[in-house]
Amino acid sequence: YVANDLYDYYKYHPMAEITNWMAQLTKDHPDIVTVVSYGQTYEKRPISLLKIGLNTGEKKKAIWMDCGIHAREWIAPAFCQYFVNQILQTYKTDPKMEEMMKNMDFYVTPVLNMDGYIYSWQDNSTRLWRKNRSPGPSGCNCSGTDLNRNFNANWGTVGVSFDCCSNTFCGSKAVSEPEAQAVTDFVGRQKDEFLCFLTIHSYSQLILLPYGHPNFTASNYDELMKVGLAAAEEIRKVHGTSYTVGTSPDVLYPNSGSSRDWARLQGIPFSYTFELRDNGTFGFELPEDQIQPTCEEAYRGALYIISYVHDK
Ligand code: ING
Ligand code: ZN
Repeated sequence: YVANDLYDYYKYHPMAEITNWMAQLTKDHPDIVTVVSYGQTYEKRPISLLKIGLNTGEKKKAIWMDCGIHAREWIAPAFCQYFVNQILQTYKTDPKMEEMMKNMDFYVTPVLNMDGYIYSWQDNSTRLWRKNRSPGPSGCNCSGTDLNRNFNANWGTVGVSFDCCSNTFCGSKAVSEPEAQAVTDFVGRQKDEFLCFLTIHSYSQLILLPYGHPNFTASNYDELMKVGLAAAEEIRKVHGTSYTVGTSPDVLYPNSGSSRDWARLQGIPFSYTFELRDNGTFGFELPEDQIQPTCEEAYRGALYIISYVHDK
């Protein structure tokens, strides 16, 4: 009897249910799943990830995935949960997944911006909250910093706002926010282990690669593009959904201070932002009946990248 067999991966879950789900996973899979708390949100909630892997006694490589850095993008935490369930369901029968679980640890943060996520569940008026929940600088009546503009990667240069009421407010300085600091510390401490860094958002159906700043090009841009395009092709095969691949300045507009750019600057070679469904029909309020197809297709794309970096 596995209690999490009863968990509905095709619904959106409030934070308390996701936290319970994480705890239950460690009970269902005590040998391969642990919960690691690696920081605190502004409102003092522990930021937790699931560390998933087979214990071999050898030094292992690692995969990073975070979801829910933006509060309103509810499909992202749903994807992290689906992803975790899939790898746990398949490794016993799929030799490739078993091999990857032996050679790598998967570090998955289902909800990075927990305060914001909880706030987005409060009522209809807060559903589209994006930022974290830290108060603005003194004299400002708005709260919240855009965590994906707060990382130490050309911080505060392009595609940000210094107006604390803006949705892209980049904070008072690089890594001013505890949620960005937590990722910076945890990943930075073991950056040589990470083969790839995947950060999951919605919406727009994109696979974005570094850098968001138009003046900089990743040294492995060609390979990032090649792998990203192949991942998009894997996604298309599942339900015919098309994803666009490129840097944010090439695909939409430039931005600075993203976690993806920061990870690449740390030397993690494969760093991507996924922007899941849809293309704007429902936007952040993606209906629950699209959770399953969105996760099925994005899983194939993520798995392509993960297999590539594993095999390389
Ligand atoms: N998009 C990301 C953001 O941080 C992004 C990534 C940046 C996309 C710039 C396009 C251009 O804004 C969302 N949806 O959060
Ligand atoms: Zn986002």
